[in-house]
Amino acid sequence: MGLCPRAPWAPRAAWARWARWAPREGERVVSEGVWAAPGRVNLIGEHTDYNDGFVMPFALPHTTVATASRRDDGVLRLHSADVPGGAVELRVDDLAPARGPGGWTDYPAGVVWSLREAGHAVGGADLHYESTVPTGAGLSSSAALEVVTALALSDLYELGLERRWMARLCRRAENVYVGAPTGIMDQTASACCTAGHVLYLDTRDLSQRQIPFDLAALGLELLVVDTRVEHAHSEGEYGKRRAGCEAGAAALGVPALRDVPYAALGEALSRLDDPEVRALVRHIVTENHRVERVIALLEAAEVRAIGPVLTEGHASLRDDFRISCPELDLVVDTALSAGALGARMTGGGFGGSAIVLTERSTTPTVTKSIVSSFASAGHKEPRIFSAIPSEGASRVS
Ligand code: GAF
Repeated sequence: MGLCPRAPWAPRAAWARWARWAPREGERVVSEGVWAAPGRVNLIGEHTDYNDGFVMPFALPHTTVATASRRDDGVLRLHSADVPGGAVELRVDDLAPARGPGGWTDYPAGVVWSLREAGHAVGGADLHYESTVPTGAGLSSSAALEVVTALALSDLYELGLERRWMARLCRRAENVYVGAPTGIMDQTASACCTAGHVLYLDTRDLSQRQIPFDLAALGLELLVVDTRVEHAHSEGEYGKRRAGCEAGAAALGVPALRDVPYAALGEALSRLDDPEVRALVRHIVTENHRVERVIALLEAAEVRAIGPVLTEGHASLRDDFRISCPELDLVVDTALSAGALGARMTGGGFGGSAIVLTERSTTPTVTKSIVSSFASAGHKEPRIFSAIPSEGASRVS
């Protein structure tokens, strides 16, 4: 949910700042390895993951890197090159939800708590992090931090955690230890994505398919536009949307909104009195349908035709789910006027990033138009980069 402090934008080597985290005098630190886990963008399927629905994220080349070693004294020592203030030491036996110091260390500490609570024999560790995943940008810096921690501990303690199980434990850390009521998309994307593919995930049974997504070969490009509006108040608003969806499912007598078929949407809406709940239900049901349409188009090699579906998704998030903001709307409107094939906000909303599907030949015009529209509106300059579907979490050395 982008709660970690902002990481620098430019990639840096994992070891570049290792020396800053010098062991105390006389202390022996054996580095046992280096692991990396990526952030993600979501192509389509927004806020569907806590409604048992469908999502289609892919991993970014931006990663959080952990250099880690085991400790046999039950101490968890956490340090980030990106956060001032030095290392934080916690005892693994003392970890408990709502008892953490708050801030970024709750994410890795929550993962240790979650692993142990699930019965995995994890003890102390030294973990040093640095990240190129932009934070507060809706690109899953928190999930990258959780997943890299779980993977490092799985290897260090020879747990052999299966990736989907790892994602579930990381989600539990975020939901219960950190207290953010998210779905499972971000952790699964960071743990399970593969290079050159978008991940189709059914969040009910966690079945997955890797769908080839090679835009460059088609002369296309997917731009990520970080508006640099950090998701202010997103946690409370996210929880409200989730509660509204659950109220809708209860009123319709289904376990989750995933169970409302698209063909039955009109009839379902006519049974709901609350206009706000009606709008939330409409977004979730149409969004699941949009995911299915995008899958069908990708499978039919009609990649350009997904553009309008992405744009429809944005309208639904803006008007029905009400989680967009003027900056995100400006990206979408400007990109479309400049000739992009489609555009939408991505991630939790209330700020963060948008994605823009465009012909490569149109990228310079689209980019220039977005930058100048932001300048004219008096917004901060957005950060724009081309998103290449990349590897999920892995051991680096
Ligand atoms: C955030 C959450 F963490 C995800 O689980 C998902 O709900 C997303 O918002 C919206 O699709 O990233």
